[in-house]
Amino acid sequence: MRLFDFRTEYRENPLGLATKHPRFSWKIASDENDTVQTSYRILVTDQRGRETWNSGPVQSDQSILVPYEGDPLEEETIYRIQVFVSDNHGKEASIEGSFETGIFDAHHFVAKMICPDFPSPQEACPVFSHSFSLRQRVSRARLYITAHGVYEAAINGSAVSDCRMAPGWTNYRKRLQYQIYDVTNLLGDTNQIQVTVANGWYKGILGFYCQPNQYGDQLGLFAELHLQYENGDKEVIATDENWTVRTGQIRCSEIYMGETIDTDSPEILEGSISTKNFDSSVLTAQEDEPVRITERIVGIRKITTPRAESLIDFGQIVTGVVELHVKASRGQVIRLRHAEVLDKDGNFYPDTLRQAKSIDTFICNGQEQVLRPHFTFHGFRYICVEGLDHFEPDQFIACVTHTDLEKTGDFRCSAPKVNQLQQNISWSQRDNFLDIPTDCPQRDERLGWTGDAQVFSWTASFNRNTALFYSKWMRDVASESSLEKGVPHVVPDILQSYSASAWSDVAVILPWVVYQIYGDEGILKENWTCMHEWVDYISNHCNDRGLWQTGFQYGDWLALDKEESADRTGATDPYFIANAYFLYVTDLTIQTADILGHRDAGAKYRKLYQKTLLAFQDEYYSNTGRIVSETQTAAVLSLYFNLARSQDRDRVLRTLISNIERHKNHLSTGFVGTPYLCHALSENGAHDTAVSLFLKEDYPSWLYAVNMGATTIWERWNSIHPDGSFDESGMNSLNHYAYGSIGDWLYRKVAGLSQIEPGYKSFLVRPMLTKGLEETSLHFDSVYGPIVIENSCKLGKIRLHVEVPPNTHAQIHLPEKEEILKVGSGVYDYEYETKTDLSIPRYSSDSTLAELLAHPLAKELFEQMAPGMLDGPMIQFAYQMSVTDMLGSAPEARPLFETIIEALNRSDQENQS
Ligand code: RAM
Repeated sequence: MRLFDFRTEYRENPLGLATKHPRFSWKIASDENDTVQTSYRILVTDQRGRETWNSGPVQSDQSILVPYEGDPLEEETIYRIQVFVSDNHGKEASIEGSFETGIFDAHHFVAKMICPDFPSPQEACPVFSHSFSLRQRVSRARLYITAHGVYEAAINGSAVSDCRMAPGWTNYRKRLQYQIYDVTNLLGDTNQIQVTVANGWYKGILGFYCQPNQYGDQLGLFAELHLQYENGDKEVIATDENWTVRTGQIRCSEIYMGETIDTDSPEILEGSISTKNFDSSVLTAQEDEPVRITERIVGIRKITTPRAESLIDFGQIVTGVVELHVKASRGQVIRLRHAEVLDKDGNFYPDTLRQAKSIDTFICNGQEQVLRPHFTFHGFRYICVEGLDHFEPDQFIACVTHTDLEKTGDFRCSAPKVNQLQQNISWSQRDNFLDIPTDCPQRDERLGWTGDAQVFSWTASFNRNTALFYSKWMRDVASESSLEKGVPHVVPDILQSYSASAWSDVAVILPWVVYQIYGDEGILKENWTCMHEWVDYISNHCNDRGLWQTGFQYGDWLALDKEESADRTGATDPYFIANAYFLYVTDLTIQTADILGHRDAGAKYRKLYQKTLLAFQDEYYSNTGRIVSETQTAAVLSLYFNLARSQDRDRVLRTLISNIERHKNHLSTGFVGTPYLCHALSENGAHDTAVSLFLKEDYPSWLYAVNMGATTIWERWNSIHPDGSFDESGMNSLNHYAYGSIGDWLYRKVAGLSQIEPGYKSFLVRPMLTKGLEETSLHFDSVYGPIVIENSCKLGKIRLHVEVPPNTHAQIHLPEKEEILKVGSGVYDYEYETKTDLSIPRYSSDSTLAELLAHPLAKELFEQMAPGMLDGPMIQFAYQMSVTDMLGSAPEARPLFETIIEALNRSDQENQS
C-alpha cells in the first residue's frame, strides 16, 4: 500500500492559504484487492518544529477533505503535514506535504489603493513603480497584490508569475481576489518593482452595449511585499503615495477590442499618485487556479483569400492571444485581426465577434522581437495579418489561455466522429473557463451566463477538476443573489436581470454537482442560504395554486421547435419548464437539508414539493397522461425530473418517441431539453432511439457540426448551413459549450459511470451497448484515484475492463447480464459470448447506387439478379439517388435491393473477421 497525491484544499503544497481549517486529502494505491482505509493519523508541525495538531489514530475510512482541527494557525507560517494510514490488510503507509498560510484577516493589510493621475485622460496603461533596497539578506519574500483592473508585475525586470488576467473577475464591490507570489529569488540588494494595470473587467468595455466603467472609472493598484529577513526581522513594502507612475508601451488595451503595443518610441507621460477609498474587507485570497497560457499552437498554414487577405490558420478555435516573432522596420505597424471561421467563399469572417473588434496592433522597433498582448483575449482560429508583406506561419503562435484546471476525464470510442465531438466539447470548455464560466469567448458578451454554466456543469466536472473554480464562482453567484431579487442571469452581474428558470437554478444545481463529484460537503454548507433562498424566492412568486407563472423566462432557449416564429424560447410552455425546474431544485434542496442536518427546512421543503407536484400534474397533464406541451423538452423533463404520474410515464415516453420520429429521428431541443434528452431515453428503455438521434450526421445533430469541420461546440444547431453560409441571427457563436452537455451522457450512460455515493466513494459501472460504438473507454481521476471502464462488444464477444480505486466500492452491471457484481478495489476483466452486433452496416437504404457499385461484388450481383439492368438507358440518372428514392418510383425492385445490400454488408463483415 502506498499513499500519493496529497492535497490541501485541492492544491499541492499551497502558498498563502487563508482558511483557518484547511482540509487534507490523499489517495491510496494498493496491489491487493478490496483495500479500504481503516484508520488515519495526521500530524501537523509548524516551521519551528512545534506540533500544532496530532489527530491521534482515527478509525475512519475518510481520505478526502479531512479538516485541520489543531491549534489556531498563525499567519504567514509554513506547516508540515504528515499522514499515516492503515488499511484492512494490516498495511501501513504515510505521506507528507506542506502549506503556507497567508493573511487571515484582510484588515491586517496596510497598503493603499493607489491610482494614476495624468494631466489629461489617458488610454495608455499606467505603469506603477517603486524602488527599494534590502536591509540585509532575505529568507522569504511574498508579494500580495491585486488591482482595480488587471495587472502584471515584475521585480527587477522578471515577471513575478505566469498568471494572466489577474486578479480575475468577481463582483468587485463585494469581492476582490488578491494573488500571493513567492518572489524571494527575484530580489537583489537594490530593487525595482513595476506593475502595469489595464482596464480589464473593472473599467473596460463590457456587455452587449459595450459600456465602460462597470465598476469604476479609476484604475488602482494595491500591493504589499512582505519580507522576512534571515535575522528574523520583518518589513512590509506597500503601495502608497511614494510610488511613481507613468505611461508605457501599452497604448490601450480592452478585453473586447484588443491591445496596442508601441515598442518604437511611445510618448512616455509621468503622472502623479493619488489614493482612493478602499474597503479592504472585500479582499479574498485567490480562490481557484489562475489563468495561464496552457498550450502554444504554431500557425499551420498561410492562406491568401479571394479578397486578397493574408491569413494564418491555427487549425483549432482557441481562446487566447497570438504571439508574433518578427523583425520589421522601425515604426512599422502590424495588425492582427481575429476570426473563428471563413465564409463560404473562403474569406475572413469576423462577424461572429459582433462589436468585439479583437484587433491587436504592434508598432515595431526594428529589432528581432517577440510581441504578445497582455491584457486581452480573443476567440479565434484564424488571424488576418496586416502591415507585414512577407511572413511564414511559424512566426505566429496561438497562446491558449484559460483557468488552468487539471484534466481529470476522457471518453474515447471506436467512432472517430464521436471522438472529435468529445474533443470539441473539451476545447469549448477550455476556451470558456477563463476565470468565470463564460457563454462564449469571442463576441461582445463573454459573460457568466448562469444557464449555460448550469447545463454544462456535469460534463465539465468529468473533464476537469472544477471544484475550486465552481466554488469560487458560486461565491460570486451568492454575493449577487438575494431573497428579494433572486439570482442573476449573468454572474458577475452586469445586466441587472434576475430570476429565470434553468438560469437562476444554478444556485442549487452547481453546488449539488460539486458535492456529487468531489464529495465536498463544504460547498453545500457554504451555499445553503443561497440555495434555499432561491427556492423561497420562487415560492414567494407562485400564484394561489402554488405554481410559478409570472415573469420573464428563457424557456427552452434556441430550441428548434419554434424556430419559424423567430422566437428564441422554443415551443415548450416556458412556465412548464419553470415549474419543472422549481420541483427539481426543491428536491435537491430537500436532499441538501438532510445532508446538512437542517431538519425543519427538510420538512418544510418536502411539504412544498408535494404541494407543487400535485399542482403541476393538475396543470400540465391531462387525465389520460397527455402533456400540455407535446414537445421533446416537456417530455424529457417529465421523465428525467420524475414529474409525470407513474401511470402516465409510458404515455409520456411514447409522446417523446413519436415526436422524435416526426422529426425523422432528430432532436428539436434547446438549452434546457438537450442535456437530458438522451438520458431520458436511455433510462426508460429507449437507448436505441437515443443512440440513433445521437449518431445522426445531418442537421440538427451533434455530428452535423463535426462533419462541417467544427473544432468546438456551436451555439446553434445550424450556426453554419450545409452550403457554408451562416445563420443570420446576429447571435451565432461557434464556441458555446451548452450543447456539449451531451458529454455527461457519453460518460454516464454509454461508458457507464455514475456515482452512488458522492465523490465516487461507491459507484455504478453500467456501460450500455451502443450501436455504432463497438468500443468505448472512460478514464476518470476521481478524488479517490483513477477509475477506468473499457468496454468492447464485437465479433461475438463482450469484454469489460474495470479499475476500482482503493477505498471505494463499485457495482458492476455487465452488459446483457442480470446480476449486479459488488466489488471492492481492484482490476477486473470479464469476457463472454454475445450475439449482439454493434457494427453499423456500411450499406443501407440511404446508400446511393453509386455507393453500392463501389463495392467489388456489386456489379456481378446486379448482373446475376437483374441482367442488363445496369445497361438500361436511364440508369446514369439513378447513380446519385438513394435506394429509398429509387424505390419510390420502382417499388417492385425492393427485394432486389434488399438482397444486394445484405450481401454486400455480409461480405464486408466476413472480410473483417
Ligand atoms: C445569449 C448567451 C447565452 C444565453 C443567453 C440567454 O446571449 O450567449 O448563451 O444563456 O443569451
